[in-house]
Amino acid sequence: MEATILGEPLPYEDRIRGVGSFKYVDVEEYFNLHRKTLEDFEGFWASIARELEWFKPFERVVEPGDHPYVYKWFSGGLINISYLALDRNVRGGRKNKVAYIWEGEPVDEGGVPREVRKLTYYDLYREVNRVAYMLRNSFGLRKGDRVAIYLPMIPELPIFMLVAARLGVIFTVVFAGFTAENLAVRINDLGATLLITADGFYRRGRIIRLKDVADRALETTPTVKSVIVVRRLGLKDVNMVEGRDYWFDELMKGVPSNVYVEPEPMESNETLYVLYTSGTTGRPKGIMHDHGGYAVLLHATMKWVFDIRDDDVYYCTADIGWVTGHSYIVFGPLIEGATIVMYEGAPDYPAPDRVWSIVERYGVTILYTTPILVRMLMRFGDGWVKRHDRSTLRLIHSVGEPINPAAWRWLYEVVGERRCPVGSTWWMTETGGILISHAPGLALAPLKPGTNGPPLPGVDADVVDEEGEPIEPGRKGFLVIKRPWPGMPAAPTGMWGDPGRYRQVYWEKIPGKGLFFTGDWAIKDADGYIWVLGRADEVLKVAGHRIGTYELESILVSHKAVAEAAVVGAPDPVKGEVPVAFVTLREGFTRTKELEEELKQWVRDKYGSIAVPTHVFFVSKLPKTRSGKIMRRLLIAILTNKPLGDITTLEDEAAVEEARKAYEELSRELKEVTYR
Ligand code: 6R9
Repeated sequence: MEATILGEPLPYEDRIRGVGSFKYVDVEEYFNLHRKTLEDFEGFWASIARELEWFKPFERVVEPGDHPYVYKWFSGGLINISYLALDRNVRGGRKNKVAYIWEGEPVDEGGVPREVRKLTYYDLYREVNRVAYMLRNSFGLRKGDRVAIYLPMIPELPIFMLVAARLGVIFTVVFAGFTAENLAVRINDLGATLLITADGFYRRGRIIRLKDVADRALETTPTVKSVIVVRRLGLKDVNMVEGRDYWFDELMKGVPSNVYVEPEPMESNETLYVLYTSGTTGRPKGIMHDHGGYAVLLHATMKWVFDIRDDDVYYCTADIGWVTGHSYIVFGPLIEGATIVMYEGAPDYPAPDRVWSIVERYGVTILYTTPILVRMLMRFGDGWVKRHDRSTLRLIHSVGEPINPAAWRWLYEVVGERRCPVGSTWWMTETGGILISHAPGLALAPLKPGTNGPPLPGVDADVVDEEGEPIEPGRKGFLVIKRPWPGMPAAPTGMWGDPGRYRQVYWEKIPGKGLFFTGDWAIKDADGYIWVLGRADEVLKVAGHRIGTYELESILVSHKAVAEAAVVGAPDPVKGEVPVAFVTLREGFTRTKELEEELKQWVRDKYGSIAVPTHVFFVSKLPKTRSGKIMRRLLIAILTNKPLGDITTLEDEAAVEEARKAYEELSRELKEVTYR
């Protein structure tokens, strides 16, 4: 197994020992340190937690909550994450330090960005206080109220998140690339009374009219009483509903510049936000995060994984609409008082060197990016990178999906010129922050291209079989977390309004062992490093975005022509995985190229362009087991042109003969033209 990962040979004979000036330790030394943190588990996490500022100290480190498998971290402690992000820095000597360097997408002819906004910690602090004052006085928002934030990558997005946190108002951020349907589902599940959005934004040189999309969602969201609209583009023809919709700048006109809004003292476990993520059913899951445990994990990982220091310029290429942006563009780096680069637009606009020009322009020292972006930019050649000074870079990490060795090598050799450790940080929406990663800020164990590295201190991760028993190194199994961790789905219910589903999805897949089931396949190698291979459930990672196949199937069958649908992920050299659909048609509909295009458009309208299937194959029937389960492995085998014999993990219920017959029939059918 050590020789290949994802079908590619490892490019290095050996592990890479010691990169840059980071403290190097060998594997054994790292795991000694790791073992000690587990032996004194509570003491260890308590000592990290005490590095933060609590309004009132916590009484317990971790204890069971009111529902099975919900744990409470740092109970009794009073804290507020917006206080940690702002007040603590303003008072602690970082008042005039730049918090955000924001760059808008549009550029002048010479490629120079037209808009750059720099916000110091004091600027951000004052703005957050002013907006909090306005929301409290004009909209009566109080602790426990719920708001939805549907904003593009503009400074107002972190500002509103911090405002909500300050007031103890529970927020959900909805990715600005999502459709009206996706927005409405989230607003309704949370019962949000206020929506914050913008007139629009720039994306790859085009204008996206966001308020128009929000308006369509608002037709089916009865709980929303008011809408605040940020003027990003200055569009003249925005539909504003009297008594419901308000321009943000007009609301702010009368607010004095020096108001102060006391941060709500939050019990450590009280909810900060709910972020919706895809699972294996049609309904997205509202994962809850708290103030205390979440802040502790972010603080720890910013130090260990990113080695964050006061003179760093930190740039994360993700979108705040996903968990990576919540944790590592907003709360994590702000708690540490870092200078954060935030970019509005597409990474290849106006040319494939936008990311590298940003690195050069601001002297970025830490880059946090994704394999999809790397693979996309790699294709344009090294010249685009090399024309920009990258000598400030000292550390590079990746997230979102496994990093293939070619992409790893490109980051290490070309981008970082062998000066920067390159890591692949494993975590998920549910974990709140990074759990498995190299930790250059603590001790850098040897690097291996493609691996996630060892579990972080205080994190008990392992690879097990379906009974929950550990398996030998080098064999594929399920990645589980064996003890609770700060930042885990938070009390009281883990999943918003649905503690039962939380229990089922994460804790009962492997019954009775108290293991958190991540849904990922992984291998633990002889060194104890974890290699996450991909999802073991019916969830796709398309360009790093998590999409449930079931969500797409539900959308397809809601089209009048479709009787049944099956969506699977097909390997893609750039996006990692792309959705491909197999559908059977209803009586009276015929297989045409036009219908295929119509179905793709249907998915685009209902879910967003990230989820559009690359192909829609029309078939006369879907291969299913006797119990009616779609044989996805078989569909994937057909797509990848692999004989059925190669399929080692065909669903258990599928009789081999039955599967073989279905495979042959379907391959034959697809070889002939699907359109007649
Ligand atoms: C942060 C984020 C979570 C899923 C996770 C896994 C995959 C994330 C990874 C990785 C291999 C890495 N994943 N990081 N796989 N190596 N470094 O991506 O959260 O959107 O919830 O997705 O992403 O499959 O289960 P989220």
